[in-house]
Amino acid sequence: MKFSQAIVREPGPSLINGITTANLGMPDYQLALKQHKAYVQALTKCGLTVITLPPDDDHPDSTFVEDTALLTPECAIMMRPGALARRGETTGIEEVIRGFFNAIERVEAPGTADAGDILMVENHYYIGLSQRTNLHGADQIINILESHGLTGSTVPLEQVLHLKSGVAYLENNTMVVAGEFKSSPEFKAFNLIPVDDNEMYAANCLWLNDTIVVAAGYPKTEQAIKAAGFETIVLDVSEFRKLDGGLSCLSLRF
Ligand code: CIR
Repeated sequence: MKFSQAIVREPGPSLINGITTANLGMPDYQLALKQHKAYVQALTKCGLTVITLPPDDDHPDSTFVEDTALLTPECAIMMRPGALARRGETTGIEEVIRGFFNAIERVEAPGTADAGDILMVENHYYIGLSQRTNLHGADQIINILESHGLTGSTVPLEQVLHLKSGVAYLENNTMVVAGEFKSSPEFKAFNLIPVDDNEMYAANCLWLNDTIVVAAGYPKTEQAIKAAGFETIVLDVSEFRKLDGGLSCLSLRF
């Protein structure tokens, strides 16, 4: 498979008020802008055409576009974000997605889901049941996927915000796993690259057409990914980490 496009949204000044549990202080907005630009450059370098949306300053977390929609080769599924403050983010994204997808489905109340909880592995989608994604949401998504010839299943999670905070799929049957996911029965059959407990954040790395983007500051994880035969790009996303966000959260890829 190959991604040809990505959607990102430039952070607005209200970014500093985003939701967080990280206890790492407030993001520096100017530095976040710089890091976001470098992120867009990395997407471009990996062959993606990037659609950059203007800041949506009414929604402090709106730069984390990944959570708003699941884009599959068959359909787009608009999420219903679990955090009330983020629910309005989907409208602007849906307008853009309409230009690329004929089939647009949506998660409806009482379902909630953030697509940061959805891990694509070929035609199968693992859906983390988290504080943001409930069983109603996951069941709706699985039904929608099945109606388009795809499959889905749920994965329990306890230690991290989103499923993809702790797991990344690097294609070639290879998966980066941290914490509780190192022993998940769901992922046993993959070639696992375990993340050191001191480098948990690095589990949120990003496959971009056979290059793996890894967060700066986690040398053991970067080395392990390289040793598995992948090229890497290292990017500093310290300001997004302060809001529990990471590399995958900053784009929608399709
Ligand atoms: C939030 O709490 O929703 C944002 N501050 C961070 C979202 C991170 N998104 C992701 O892991 N997919």
